[in-house]
Amino acid sequence: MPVVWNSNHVMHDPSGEVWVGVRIPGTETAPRLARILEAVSAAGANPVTAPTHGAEILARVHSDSLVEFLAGAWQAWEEWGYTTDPGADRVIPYVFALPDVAPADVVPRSPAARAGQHAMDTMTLIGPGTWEAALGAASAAVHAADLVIGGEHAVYAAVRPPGHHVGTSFYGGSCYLNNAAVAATRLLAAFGSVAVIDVDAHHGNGTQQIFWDRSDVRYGSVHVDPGEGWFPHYVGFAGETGGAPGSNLNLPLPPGTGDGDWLAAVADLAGFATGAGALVVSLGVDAAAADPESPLQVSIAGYARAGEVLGELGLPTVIVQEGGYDLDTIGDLVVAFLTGYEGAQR
Ligand code: SP5
Ligand code: ZN
Repeated sequence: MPVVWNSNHVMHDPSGEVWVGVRIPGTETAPRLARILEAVSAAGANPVTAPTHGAEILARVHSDSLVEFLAGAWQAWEEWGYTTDPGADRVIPYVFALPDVAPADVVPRSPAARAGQHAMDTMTLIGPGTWEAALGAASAAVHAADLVIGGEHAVYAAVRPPGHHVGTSFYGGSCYLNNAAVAATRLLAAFGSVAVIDVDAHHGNGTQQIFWDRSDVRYGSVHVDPGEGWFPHYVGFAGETGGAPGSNLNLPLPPGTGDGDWLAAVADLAGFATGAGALVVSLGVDAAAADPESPLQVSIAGYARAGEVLGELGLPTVIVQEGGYDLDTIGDLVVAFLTGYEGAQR
């Protein structure tokens, strides 16, 4: 299947993340995508570079406030002189505008305070080039959707930074713009309704929030149970069924879950997607056993079977890369899923 990417991804180097107060190396890095592109190329794909669009592609998904903040955050950080402190080489909030703390319409002057109106965590740092890379990823997702609208059955958007933790007006979880949501809204005009199916190890809290009240986009996810202490902690529970009732399906699984129960959940998600006009897959491969960021134990064969199950839906499909952090297996996992998907078409 066609593979699209955007070379601006290398402009985003998270440099690190602050996790429980400690600065640790970043997990969402450029070699992830290099490994994926190598693997899909070795498997016969010929990745094409997507044109970079302007911020107008975000208008149906994100607030002006989030977009303006992200687009200008790094420059403002430099102008405010924060970079002169050793270690302050990335935009990070130090105060948080929780609902009871902040009136909704205040725009604080400091970019550190503005970050606290939009950031859901301290792991998602903004540096020079973060905006360009995030817009490049969203642009590749749009290009994939346009190819599907133009008649391709399925297209894979090999993108980073990922997107499914980003909501209308918040960012986090190593994500800045919701690439899958942008692709879904692009597909809507052509196909009438869209199912977003998320197999990343973590719940896509951003995608859920964006489409919560909509009946034309349904969101379904299998992920490690946030109630067992896993990100995004506050959301992703089975009782969340949508503001448009029945438009949201969460299938949380206990830590340690392997192929059997995970694939049963993927089959349930395929059932949930049945009847939609088009499909977006949020393809995180961090549910794999070797992945350092999740306790799920899915095998490479499991990802291949998941591709087959979703391919059997026969829907026009955009597959968007999300998480996956084990560099030694990330390429094989993606190829397994795509090969499984294509196998179901024959
Ligand atoms: C897109 C995606 O998969 N985002 C993942 C966000 C969840 N990250 C949680 C990180 C928790 C702490 N990680 C410690 C890293 C040690 N290497
Ligand atoms: Zn993840």
